[in-house]
Amino acid sequence: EPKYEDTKVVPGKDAESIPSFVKEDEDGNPTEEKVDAPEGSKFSIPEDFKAPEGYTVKVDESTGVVTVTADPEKLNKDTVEEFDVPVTVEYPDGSTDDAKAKFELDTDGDGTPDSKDDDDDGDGVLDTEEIDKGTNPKDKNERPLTPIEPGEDTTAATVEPK
Ligand SMILES: [Ca+2]
Ligand SMILES: [Ca+2]
Ligand SMILES: [Ca+2]
Repeated sequence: EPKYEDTKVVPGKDAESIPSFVKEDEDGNPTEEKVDAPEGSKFSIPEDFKAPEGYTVKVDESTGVVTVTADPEKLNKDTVEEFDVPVTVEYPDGSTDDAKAKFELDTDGDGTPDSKDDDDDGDGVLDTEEIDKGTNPKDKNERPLTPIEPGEDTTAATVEPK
């Protein structure tokens, strides 16, 4: 029985998920016993799987390691923050198994995935405020600015003479 751990994706870096295998009992239920994949097993991602916008997904045919990369240039408020990569394992005897590798985006790399982070890019401005003001919540170089209006006098205070 193949199994992948949840893996965090930090933009611009390869995130790798390595499969592990546990033995099945006679009824086909997974046990606690860890085993190696039978030699000659082949791993693949079904052809109908499409990586979400901004991500590159690949699997190593012989080791089963799934690698996900997020392109920092393509991240924005609409970016998918977590998804499963389906993997099919074909054993030397022709039988197959399916597994899923879950990946979670962590834009600022602080260990808290975007789905649970109030400030995805760690620029000090909350996601809600960035979305409200139209700046990118997944780009730390983009923050709302305080507007200065050229040609307009600014009244600091008004005092009534007595
Ligand atoms: Ca984070
Ligand atoms: Ca932010
Ligand atoms: Ca930002």
